[in-house]
Amino acid sequence: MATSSESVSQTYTLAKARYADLGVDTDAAMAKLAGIPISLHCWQGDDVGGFENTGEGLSGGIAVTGNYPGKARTPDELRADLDKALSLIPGKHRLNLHAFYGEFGGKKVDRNEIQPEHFQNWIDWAKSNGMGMDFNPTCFAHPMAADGFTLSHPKKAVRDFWVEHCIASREIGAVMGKELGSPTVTNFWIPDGYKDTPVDRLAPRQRLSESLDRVFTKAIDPKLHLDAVECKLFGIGSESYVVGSHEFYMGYAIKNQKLLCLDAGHFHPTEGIADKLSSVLMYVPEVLLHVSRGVRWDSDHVVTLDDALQSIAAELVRNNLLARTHIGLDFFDASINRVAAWAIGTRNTLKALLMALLEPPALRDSEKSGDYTSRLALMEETKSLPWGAVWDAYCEKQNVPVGTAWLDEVKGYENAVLSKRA
Ligand code: RNT
Ligand code: ZN
Repeated sequence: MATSSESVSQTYTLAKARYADLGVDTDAAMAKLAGIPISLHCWQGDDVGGFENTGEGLSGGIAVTGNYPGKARTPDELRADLDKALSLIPGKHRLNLHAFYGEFGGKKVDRNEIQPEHFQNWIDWAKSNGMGMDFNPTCFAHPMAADGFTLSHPKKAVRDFWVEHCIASREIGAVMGKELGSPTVTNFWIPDGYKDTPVDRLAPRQRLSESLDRVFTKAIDPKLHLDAVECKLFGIGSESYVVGSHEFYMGYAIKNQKLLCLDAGHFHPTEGIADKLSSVLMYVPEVLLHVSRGVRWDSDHVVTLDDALQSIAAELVRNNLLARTHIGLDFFDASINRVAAWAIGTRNTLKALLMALLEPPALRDSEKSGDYTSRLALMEETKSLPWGAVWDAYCEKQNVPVGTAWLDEVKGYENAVLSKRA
């Protein structure tokens, strides 16, 4: 159902006045929101499949469930689906690509042989959309990762292979950054870990540290490229021990001044990442977020507008951390329309940021004056302020569907395009 433009602007006028009474400038909040890019993860569109066509299934302790029809089978289909999703999301965003989405022209190009040319179509697509790109080496779904170890593998030959892949990925990231005029964040995540209790927890970490040092040997201009490292508590098949734990990577990132990637699903189920931001950003230069939603485990559910998401956005805005935070998404759901999944998760992330940008200054004032009763009362009242009216006005201003009109677009695309895919 389309919302009429008139009702959007009337509701916005009232909301603007309501917020103005509380000392909040809604136009300024919308302008700020327009300057925050979200990095859309390509892998939501094809269930983390990639385009190597090796028949190798997903591995590395991550899993996609569901078989909703219409997944992208080719790079062109994936780009078309991304175009559709982007047309439903207000603002200018980025593309986050994994290395196994390269275009290899039917040739077998192993992971340690990838070159910028294999990503040229993606770069051209991003350029024509005015988007920046982020990148990831793919250290899973490959025979050399079959036993669950990559950069920390006990065999040097296996470590060497993955070191080469990661070095190649950085070079590709730097080319992307250069061509698109915005630094590419290349995120290093590896699955390495043990299903059962290890005896030696130290040696794999020593090997990982040494491999990372090799990967990062060459200095790359931060105007072109930034390195991020992603920690994890457990995965499927690495329940008892993950080499790249939070402590490991926090230490590594601080020591080497790398970006720390915090994935919302990579901690204890009751642990959120919001509270970590103000701590880690005291010691690492910047962070990368993998905005995700774990349900009982690191299940990578589509991001909803829940407390965890609102807390992350609030931390970034309240502490002025946006300039040092790269916001990326990381979820994969094959049980619903995949374009809708992108739209829902990205729109929610933006909604949470908008809510944070609209926070009345009285909240902070009450805390400063030690009036914690008012702090709690105001925090709760703030939740029902008319931020939704500002969101609708923002969508209209950005020329994307208002309200649930985006869903009609997705249904139309499903009928016309997705349902035709075998
Ligand atoms: C896995 C990590 C990692 C992946 C992507 C596909 O647990 O979250 O970021 O989801 O690289
Ligand atoms: Zn992640």
